[in-house]
Amino acid sequence: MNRALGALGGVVAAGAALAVGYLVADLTGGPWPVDAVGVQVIDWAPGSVKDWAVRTLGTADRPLLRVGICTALVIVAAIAGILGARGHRRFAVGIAGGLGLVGLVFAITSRSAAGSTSDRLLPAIITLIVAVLAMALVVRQPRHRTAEQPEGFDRRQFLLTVGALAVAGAGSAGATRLVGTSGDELRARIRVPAPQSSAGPLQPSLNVPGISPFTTPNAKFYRVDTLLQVPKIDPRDWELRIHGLVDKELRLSFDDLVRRRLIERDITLTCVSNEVGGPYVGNARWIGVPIADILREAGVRQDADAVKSTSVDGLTIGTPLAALTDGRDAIFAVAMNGEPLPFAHGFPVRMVVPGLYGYVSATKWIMDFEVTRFRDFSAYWTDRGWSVEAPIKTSARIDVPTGFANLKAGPAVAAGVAWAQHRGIAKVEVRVDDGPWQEARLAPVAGIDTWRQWTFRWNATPGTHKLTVRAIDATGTVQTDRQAPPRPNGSSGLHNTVVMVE
Ligand SMILES: Nc1nc2c(c(=O)[nH]1)N[C@H]1C(S)=C(S)[C@@H](COP(=O)(O)O)O[C@H]1N2
Ligand SMILES: [Mo]
Repeated sequence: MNRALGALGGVVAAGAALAVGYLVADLTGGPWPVDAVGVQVIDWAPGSVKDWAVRTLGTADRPLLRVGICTALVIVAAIAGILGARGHRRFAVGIAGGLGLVGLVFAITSRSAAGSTSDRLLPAIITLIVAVLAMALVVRQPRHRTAEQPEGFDRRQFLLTVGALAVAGAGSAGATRLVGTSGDELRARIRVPAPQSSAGPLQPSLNVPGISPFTTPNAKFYRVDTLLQVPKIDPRDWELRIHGLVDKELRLSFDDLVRRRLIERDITLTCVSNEVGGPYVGNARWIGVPIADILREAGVRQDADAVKSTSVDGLTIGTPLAALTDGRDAIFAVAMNGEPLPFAHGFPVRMVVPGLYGYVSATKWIMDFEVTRFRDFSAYWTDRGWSVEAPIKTSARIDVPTGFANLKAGPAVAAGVAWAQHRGIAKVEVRVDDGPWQEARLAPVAGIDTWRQWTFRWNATPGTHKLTVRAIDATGTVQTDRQAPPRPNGSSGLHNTVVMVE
């Protein structure tokens, strides 16, 4: 039997196992073995690699990680298939079992949002079984040996087996699409509750083509987290435990939570991995319960200075207690832009804290909220080299013109957004080449916790020009031109864009 056929057999066996495993993962909410490995890779990656992945690959880092793991797997499976075809049958089956075992081990050890141990392990166990059986079938002894096929290879039997496995794999993939949980019914279980305190009429957006709208639509909102599979939590099973240095431990169901006072606020989130001028910032209208109310109910002890919050997958975030009790609108959010939270943004409940980067405040899929002391714990990102405390740095971004745009000479407009959450934007200034700083026009905005749109009219003269922007926050602090990388506590420097004017 030739090498190509052997490799094909190995790959199809692995593919069928993964497809069946995917279906089981979808049905149980447990990790697909590829994702179990992927999450472990994410957790093992040093901070510098994480930082690089988020910045350069962005949201594509997750599909790429899956593709990378599957590629490695396909290569090993192909080698197993070739060995099997050469008569090393036990060895081939052993490799398939070994691969399945790797998936199972990582399903046990890696972070996962699975509800129970059986949900967590079932996808990997089924994948392991299917992998072994499929490989054993592919490389099995032929039923009849013929004079033309002396090495013990029955082409017809082989092709039928491979074909059947391919159909089984494709069938599982199709079944995942058909019976798989979109989760829509889980989100439909929640009605967006009416807030007692409304955010008022929505700020109309400045009407400049290409400018970021004041409110970022949910589907366009940036997403940063460390999971390959988005948790789909049934709100009826959800519970938030508030404990630690409190007088009274609380356990709140979703209904318990939304029965409390709800406020609606426009708040801009920013990721610490956002580079100067980068895309990881977005503004939404949130509804949620003030965290300060819940802390008051629980009664915070004197010696506490931090909260350690944990999401359903076990990721931890550390937040200064002061940011939750100093009067700012820190909330357990249940709605985003008039909808229940999208799964990718933390359904059913997440934290939103104005003024702090997401990695120290914006816990999605939150389950546990422990009042504690910074000296008594360390959180996921701080273990990887990011700062313990991380207020958002005052920043401005040019949305239009885009870099290296060609403009016509004459009156031109530049526009973008600026943010200094919890301090507020007082002024935005733009400079053409090395000219003087000139004031941009700001959109009116109600609060200090959102970004502000700005526009700037200038007279474009022929040649190449550089536009640079800077923000001044309401404390009077001018955005620094000192360049800093995102790690450890947020990028700094001024955004500029170069344009060609004819
Ligand atoms: N459970 C969980 N919550 C998380 C994260 C995460 O990895 N896991 N990432 C944080 C980071 S780094 C940011 S910037 C924000 C991003 O929120 P978004 O994805 O809704 O934009 O969520 C935060 N909350
Ligand atoms: Mo982030």
